[in-house]
Amino acid sequence: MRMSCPFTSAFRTSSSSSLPVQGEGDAKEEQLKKYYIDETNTEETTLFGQKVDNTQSLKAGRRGPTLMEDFAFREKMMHFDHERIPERVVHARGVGAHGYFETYQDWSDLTAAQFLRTPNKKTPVFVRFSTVLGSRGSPDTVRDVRGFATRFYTEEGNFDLVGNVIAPFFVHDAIKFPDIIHAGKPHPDREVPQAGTAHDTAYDFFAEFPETIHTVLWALSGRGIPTNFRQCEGFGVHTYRLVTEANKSVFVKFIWKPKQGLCNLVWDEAQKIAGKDIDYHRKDLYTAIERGDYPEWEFGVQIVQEKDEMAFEFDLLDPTKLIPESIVPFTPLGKMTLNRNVTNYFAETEQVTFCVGHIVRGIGFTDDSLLQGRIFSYFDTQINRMKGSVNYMTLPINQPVVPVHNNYRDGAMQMGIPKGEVAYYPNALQGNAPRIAEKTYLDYPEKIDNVTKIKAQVPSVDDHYSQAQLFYNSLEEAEKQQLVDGARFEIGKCRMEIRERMVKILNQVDNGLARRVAAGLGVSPPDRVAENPGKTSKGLSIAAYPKPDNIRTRTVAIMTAPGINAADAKATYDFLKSEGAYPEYVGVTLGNDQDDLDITATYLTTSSVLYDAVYIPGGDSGIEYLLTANNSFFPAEEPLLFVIDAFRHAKPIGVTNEGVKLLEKANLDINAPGIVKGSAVDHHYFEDLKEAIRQQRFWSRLPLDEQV
Ligand code: HDE
Repeated sequence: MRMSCPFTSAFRTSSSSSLPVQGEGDAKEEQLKKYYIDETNTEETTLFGQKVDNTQSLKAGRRGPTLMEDFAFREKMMHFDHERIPERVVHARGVGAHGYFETYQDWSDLTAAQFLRTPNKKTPVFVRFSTVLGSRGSPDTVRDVRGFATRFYTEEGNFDLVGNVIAPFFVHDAIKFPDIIHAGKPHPDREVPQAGTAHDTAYDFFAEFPETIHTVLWALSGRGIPTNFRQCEGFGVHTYRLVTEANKSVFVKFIWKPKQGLCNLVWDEAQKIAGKDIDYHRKDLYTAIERGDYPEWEFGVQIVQEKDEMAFEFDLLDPTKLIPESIVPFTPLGKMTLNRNVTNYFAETEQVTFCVGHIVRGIGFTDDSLLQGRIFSYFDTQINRMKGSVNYMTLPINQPVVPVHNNYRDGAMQMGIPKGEVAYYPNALQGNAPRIAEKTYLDYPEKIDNVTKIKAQVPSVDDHYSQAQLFYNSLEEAEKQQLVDGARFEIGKCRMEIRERMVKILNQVDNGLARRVAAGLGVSPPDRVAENPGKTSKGLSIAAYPKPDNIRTRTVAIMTAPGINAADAKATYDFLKSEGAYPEYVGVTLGNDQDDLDITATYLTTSSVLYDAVYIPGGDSGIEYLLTANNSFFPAEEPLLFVIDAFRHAKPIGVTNEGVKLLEKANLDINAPGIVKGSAVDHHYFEDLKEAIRQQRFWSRLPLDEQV
């Protein structure tokens, strides 16, 4: 049943009586509910309300052609043929969720933004995570930057913080954005490769444009292949302003810090997941929210006083640089919780139209030219996606939770019916309504004097390497190795001339890094040409990020087969479940026939790359079965590959009694870190297993270059 259209009452008229309570955590949900469509127990009609039988088209005789007068057929096909809107030119693949933001305290000394001024006030939010380069159907786990776009539905209108999971950005001038995106997207002649930068044009551009190297290193590290979206940091990237009621301003960088910890995939694992389950990240977010394990992020800022604008070695307004946390610490302002999945993907996640120009009183822009370019660009892109309609902000997901009044008129798909003869200001006929508001957006009165129009950049932007060094130096050894591996893979897909040019750029960052990468590319090791002074900062290493104190949401595969020790399997399953983890029995066939275990995945339908950890119970004949399995239910040696992958992807592996044989047969080091061995599934064993799962990955298990 279609609900009555609330536009006229809730959106465009002067009455705000039917709006949800503003500034409440569920205000947006209440607003959206008015648009839900429930078709249970309804009879089918056309769009114009005629009841129809949709099972047959109207034909000239049983074997005859469909008649043109079949209005129901015509209308159904018309609608189907137009179901698609253009996908986003970047960030096409995404997943969204609703939630709320709660400010820790009154931040009036920093900002006039109301949603940051009432302690514990809940402001509804909608977040869309995305990859950048891939098209809408591309795999989730490709190596890429990821978008982290948040809309706050505040009592002063929408604030869209359209950020990324990587702190710096590739280029500092918006005019270069189409170039870098074209370089990363599939080649225009053959439209390959999809969803990634491991190809000639991407690295041709990076090598030509060394200001990209800082961000390239982030993308080559674990930051480019996060384990899931719940374990990603978010960055506003640009320097913004906060502005108080008294028009005092500070510079800020916005950051999201996940309470779930940070973690990344191993590249081999990421590639396998891209085949085994291309929806891995979107399913992860959906499942956690559906099970009530709501992901949380602290939202905060790094604050720089106006007087310190020029106090850094880098330019504060240069988005290819970050502010090291060792210099300016993170100040948490509040917490965001995502607690509701979308009801309809298209209506919400696809139709949400983020815009960098959606800003609220108390938050201000800076002269960062990339930011300025973005404020301009996002309007255009939405009009294109919304097929030319300038009324896209009236879509349910886009409406603010406050009334909207203006003299705009018409446009495709105008949903409201504005009354009266006046559509201009000033007017006497309508008493000057909508009248000029009193508490409007605070344009910070920044002084811009004596400037000359010029096509040039500030010299400080020319330092492309200091922060690339800072990032590389701040990684732990295993993370550096993953970065080197990533570079060998990506640049290794390029032709020789590009490989050589990229090694030269890497050599400007660090000679050791360049030599290591070169060794895998058939490029001669370069001589040292630049010093790396060895500076580091906290806040850059994923491995050093604080871990949560629990194992909630960690997925654990419990390997079973006929003859396995079912009692141990069950006890471990129950323990993990009681700790909030998501254990799953993996077996030979689905169902409950094997020892009454509820087997929901098989060695054919799943794979260890889809879990955070693996547990192998004992049981002689069961292990023997897994070792010698040669049947039509799953590929031969799949159980061995299961543990080999878990091992080389640095995952915790629990194993009791005869289960060890599986590891031995696979030639894996049973004394390696993260292998939790035991002879009984008792309290001590479970505590050890829990601790290993909490650690999530044992990076020291991965070989380093020196060991190879
Ligand atoms: Fe975007 N970007 N971008 N971008 N961006 C888009 O807008 C653009 C940039 C980011 O989940 C587009 O709605 C320009 C930086 C996210 O719906 C488009 C420039 C950052 C999303 C666009 C940038 C981002 C987008 C495509 C350089 C991190 C997905 C579809 C000046 C701070 C939002 C759309 C969502 C989307 C333009 C650079 C993040 C074309 C011109 C820097 C998370 O308007």
